Amino acid sequence: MRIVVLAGGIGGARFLRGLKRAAPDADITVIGNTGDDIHLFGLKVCPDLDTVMYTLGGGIDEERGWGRTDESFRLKEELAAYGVGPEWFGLGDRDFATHIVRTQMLAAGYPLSAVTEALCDRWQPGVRLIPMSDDRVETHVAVTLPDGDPAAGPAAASGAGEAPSGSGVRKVIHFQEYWVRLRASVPAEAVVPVGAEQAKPAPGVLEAIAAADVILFPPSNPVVSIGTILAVPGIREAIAEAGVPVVGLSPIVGDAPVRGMADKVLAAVGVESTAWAVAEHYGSGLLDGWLVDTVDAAGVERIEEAGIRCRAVPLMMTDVDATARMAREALALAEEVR
Ligand code: GDP
Ligand code: FO1
Ligand code: CA
Repeated sequence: MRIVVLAGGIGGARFLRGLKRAAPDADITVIGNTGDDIHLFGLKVCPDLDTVMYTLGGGIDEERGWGRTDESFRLKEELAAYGVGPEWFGLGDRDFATHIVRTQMLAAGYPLSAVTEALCDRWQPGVRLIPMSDDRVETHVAVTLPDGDPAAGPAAASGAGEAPSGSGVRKVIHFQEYWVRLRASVPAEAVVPVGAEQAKPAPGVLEAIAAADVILFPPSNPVVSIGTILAVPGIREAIAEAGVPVVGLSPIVGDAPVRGMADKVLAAVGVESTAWAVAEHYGSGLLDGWLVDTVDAAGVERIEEAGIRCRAVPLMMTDVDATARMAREALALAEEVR
């Protein structure tokens, strides 16, 4: 069986671990989100690709869910001693090696998809991991920074284009700054995958979708992970035209994200943080089946009325066995709607 999975970071990676256990003989292609990518210290960092690669390859820090196990941060401390930041982004010493290799290969002319393949030669994730695009796409977030925020600039600035001081400063910032530095503490007024419109799917992406027997949306962030992948022209269309079951699992359980601040970016696209609102956001044009957690069983009928087959099953990825059960439920639902 050929399975295609659209994945962000932690939610995608942990689901994939369960899927591999549930379907050990399946040929799994992962289309990874690169909208979180950021250039830091001259290096290209791809958090979601690395989270999938490290998680499936046994190199992840399990507790944090990102970065390397047994990590130290001495290089970051040295950079900080020179006043070189950002200090708010924790690049570890072991993780740095990945970004150095990636950046060197990109500078030598290899596309990101080839670089990712080379990095995966070491990690052997047991899936084919392809970035959604070789072209640069970076998610940005429009916010109003409170006065006094270090990035808001001098207090008296009420010049052209800026709101008067006292009501904050409107700015567009990189997604990582919104997520990691600000911890999504101010509303996201808009979320823009900069570059997506001009981006082309990476080699192999459309081919994998067209050859798939089933397409899965893991419980990844619907806006800044799966939404960004779908924003690359051609990918959404290819999924809709593949003519195979498309089944998703809700990242929202009991009207809140299980982890992280997905509610903040859902609000930016006018979607409530409920399992059924996320299903309706994808829509019956894209999704054939949707799994919600048992605590959200009351919404099943509403989702089915929207034309999406829905089941309520436990959706907490507490361990690999529980996650494998979720993956089996998703594959069973795919057979039901086939
Ligand atoms: P990120 O890129 O690291 O933010 O990871 P993803 O986009 O792949 O997934 C993030 C989403 O995973 C969050 O919105 C969480 O609500 C969701 N998530 C994390 N753990 C679980 C879990 O155990 N069950 C479910 N249903 N969702 C989860
Ligand atoms: N997330 C954090 O909350 N704080 C960090 O300092 C941080 C560093 C980091 C370094 C490498 C990497 O691959 C991921 C890292 N993340 C960090 C996670 C990550 O950037 C975000 O959680 C995701 O991009 C959101 O999906
Ligand atoms: Ca992400």
